[in-house]
Amino acid sequence: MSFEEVKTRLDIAGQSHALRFWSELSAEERAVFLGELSELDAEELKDHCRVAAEAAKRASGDEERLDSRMEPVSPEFIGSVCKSDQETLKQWEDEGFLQISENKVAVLLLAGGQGTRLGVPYPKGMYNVGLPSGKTLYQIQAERIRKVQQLASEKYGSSCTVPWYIMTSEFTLEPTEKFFKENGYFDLDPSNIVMFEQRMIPAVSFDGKIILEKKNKIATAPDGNGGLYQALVDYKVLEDMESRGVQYLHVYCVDNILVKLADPVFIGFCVSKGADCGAKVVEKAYPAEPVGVVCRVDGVYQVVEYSEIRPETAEQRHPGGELMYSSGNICNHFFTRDFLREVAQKFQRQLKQHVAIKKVPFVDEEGNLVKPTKPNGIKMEKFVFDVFQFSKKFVAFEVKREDEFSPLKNADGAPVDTPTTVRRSLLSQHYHWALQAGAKFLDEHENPITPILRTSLDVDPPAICEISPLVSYFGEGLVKLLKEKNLKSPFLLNENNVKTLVQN
Ligand code: UD2
Repeated sequence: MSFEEVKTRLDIAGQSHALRFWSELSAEERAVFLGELSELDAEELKDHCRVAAEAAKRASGDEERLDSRMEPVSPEFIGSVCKSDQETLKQWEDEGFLQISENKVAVLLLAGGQGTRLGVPYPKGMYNVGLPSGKTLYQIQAERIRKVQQLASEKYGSSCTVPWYIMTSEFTLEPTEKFFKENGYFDLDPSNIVMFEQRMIPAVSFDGKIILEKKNKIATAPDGNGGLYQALVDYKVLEDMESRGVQYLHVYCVDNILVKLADPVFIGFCVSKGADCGAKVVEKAYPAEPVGVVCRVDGVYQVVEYSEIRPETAEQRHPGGELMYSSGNICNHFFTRDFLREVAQKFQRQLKQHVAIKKVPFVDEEGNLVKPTKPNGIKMEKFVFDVFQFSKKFVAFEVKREDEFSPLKNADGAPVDTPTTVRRSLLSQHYHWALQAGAKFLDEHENPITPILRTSLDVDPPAICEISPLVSYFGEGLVKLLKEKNLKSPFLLNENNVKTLVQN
């Protein structure tokens, strides 16, 4: 597209200021900028800037609030690991494994976020949380996929595949691809790993103007994890699922170290209930915890995000003292392919745009880069759970926090959700699996360590034990390996020392 054409588009959109440094740019810089600007549609850009500025104004007022229209979900509505008997859980698990064994289940990782709070310059999945094994979040996830495939294959006697779809963004695609390649795709078949990219959208100033982050680059940000639905269309992901015979998708976020990928119990629960859409929840730990809540708004099930609920609503309690809005969303969702197709075809353009007011670095009139000290820009985001309202049969499933939810959000030093807390959650879980399997722990002088059942998540377990997902997906199969074994802390159980344990 020529300079004149781009200029006309920007004029129509009311954004001609974007070209104010044009005369200072080199030929190469001009070419890059022209390429970027050519992708913008004049009318869409005009609308986007107007909508963003209006939404930011409304968000600073009160009329957008959902609080007055919210009501809690009744406890009977929510399926629950704790409230179900062993037989029922087993039936759901069997159902889930059956679907997996028939190649009908895939997982989809949302990995397009910038991980700003953690503050590392690379994708969060590449983070090494300091486990004895040194594994990164991506490696742990890959190994859980391998193990769940193996368990389903063994149970139903047919080899199977759980394809791994990974949504990335401009920030994360390249490093993620490179990382997977360098790590030999963690011994998964690369043809079963499908990476695709969500869209980026311009950040906008409070007066509705796109922001320049360089003289030849506009500031953009990923369009939120709800950008998934547009990306499914852009990259024909549903067609790919169809060609593989995948009917059910487990969508999850990158930073939960305890995530059960393709969780057979959750899949089985959703399939048994005939759900087209489902969400895993945990009981909220405290009113201001940064998780959305599953509730009803105007009678329709949905998630209200933590950033959009008033503190006084989040703090409401039942007479018994429990939080009224206690079903915390952990960004673990179930969708049928048919439901996703319907969303992609009919609803994805209707998805709500949420407003995030951020500090966006920009170039000033003189062309100097400024890092603002207070918020100056609007980023618009869609949320992955905003499609729940279109579901014909939505279900929620409560799981135990200590078993399934420990997200990495912040750098060490913060009180919660840090490398230290996620490492502790995983090691605590594995220590208990080992104890339950009948293991005993010894310290470095070979003295017994007094076992402590279910330590508080605020303290480290008394012995260090890490179990590779390739050995156990969720604590199964450990009795034959660990019963009455004396294990010296720190103890790492992996596919290499399994044989030795069996022999001893
Ligand atoms: C998310 C949930 C919140 C709760 C919490 C639990 C949403 C909108 N909110 O909040 O309710 O469940 O997680 O940990 O889901 N991502 C993208 N593209 C984007 C933005 C984010 O792929 O444009 C991914 C990101 O890489 C991550 C996931 O979405 O895997 C969640 O993003 P986040 O960590 O920013 O979300 P958070 O903690 O605000």
